[in-house]
Amino acid sequence: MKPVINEFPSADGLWSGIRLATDANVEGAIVVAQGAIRWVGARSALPAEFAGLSQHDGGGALVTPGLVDCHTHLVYGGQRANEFAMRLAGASYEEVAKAGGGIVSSVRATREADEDTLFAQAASRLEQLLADGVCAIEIKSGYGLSLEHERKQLRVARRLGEAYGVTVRTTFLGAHALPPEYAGRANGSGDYIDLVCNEMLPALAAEGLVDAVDVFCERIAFSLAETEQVFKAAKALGLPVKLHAEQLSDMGGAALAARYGALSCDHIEHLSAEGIEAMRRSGTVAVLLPGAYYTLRDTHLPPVAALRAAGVPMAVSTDHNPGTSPALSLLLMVNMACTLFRLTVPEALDGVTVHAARALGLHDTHGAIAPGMPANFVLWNVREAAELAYWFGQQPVRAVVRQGRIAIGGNA
Ligand code: DI6
Ligand code: FE
Repeated sequence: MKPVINEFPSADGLWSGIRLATDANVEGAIVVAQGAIRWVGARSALPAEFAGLSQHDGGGALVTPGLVDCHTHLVYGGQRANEFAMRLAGASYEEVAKAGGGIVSSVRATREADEDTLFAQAASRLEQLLADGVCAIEIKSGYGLSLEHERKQLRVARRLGEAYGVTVRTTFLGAHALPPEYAGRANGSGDYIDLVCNEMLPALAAEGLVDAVDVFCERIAFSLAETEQVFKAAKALGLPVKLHAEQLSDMGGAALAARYGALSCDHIEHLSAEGIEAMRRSGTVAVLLPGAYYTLRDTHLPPVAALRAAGVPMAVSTDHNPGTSPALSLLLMVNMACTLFRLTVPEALDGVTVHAARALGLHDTHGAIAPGMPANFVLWNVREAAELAYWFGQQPVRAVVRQGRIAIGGNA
């Protein structure tokens, strides 16, 4: 497939007729040179040396940094609308999983699909996320659960980044579920975790396919001890860790992850006070996933007020996956984070920009518009920033500058 990125015009030049979300009452200006931010500020303060550059007129649009979706399972085969129907008829997520549905049914479909099929399916989902202003995205493995099929997922993730000119961070989630071929064994879980740590992870890391390592630490997935075994293997390879922690119960996963300097702990509906304190000390980002909360009709809210009081940075993400969050709009998650979790609008917008970038270790290059950073920003057809959280089901994007190119709205 021909890379899509090559068709995008350069964003170099002077962007005017815009209002920066940080100071929306005055006209702003951004200078892009060789794909990077050269200068940003009020139009009235623009240094004379930039005034003659070729101009992009933003038509009064509001500008934010490019969005960062810091937790997705975007690459998988098939879909699971049937389980959605089962849950509507009363089955719980855990019951669906025990009945042979759940993650394992996506594993079957992912193993059956070849790389190009997976690419095509994930590409159409990616295009929808990008249409919402996403400029960087995390993509996890975890639906292959064998070396061959995890590799296939991660290779597709890398190819998506190259084709669309979007920053992709790959996360190895081999410890997502027990593969069916291990399910009946006496020590199936232990044997599988040994395979994850001793064979799959080292091989995939050596192939340059792994930017971080994640575990689903939960009653229906892997124990605290198994999680620590995976973290040790990651650390031995110099890879950062993150964790699906305390989604359905308090397993003490966040405190463990914090001890390993985790980039983020994600879900955390059942996070304890000790977990919050551990995350604060280690600088771990709390990733809130309102799409999964909503889909599962969860009622146990994440401890947002306590996270806020502790000063733990909060990110917001789609958790796009076929089981618990078939969400294809990060802006909708901004709305839900405010409506369901009571984030303020600035918190929710920081949650999909600066803090989401931190959750991926990308804070030097994404989540802000600052001199020296690659040019990633979005022009929105709104008057004020609160509208980005207020409307839902609307697509207010006017233009997207991604990695220094005008990926959407090329006439701007
Ligand atoms: N937590 C989740 O919410 C998803 N994975 C995970 O570890 C669910 C994935 C699925 O149901 O396919
Ligand atoms: Fe997830």
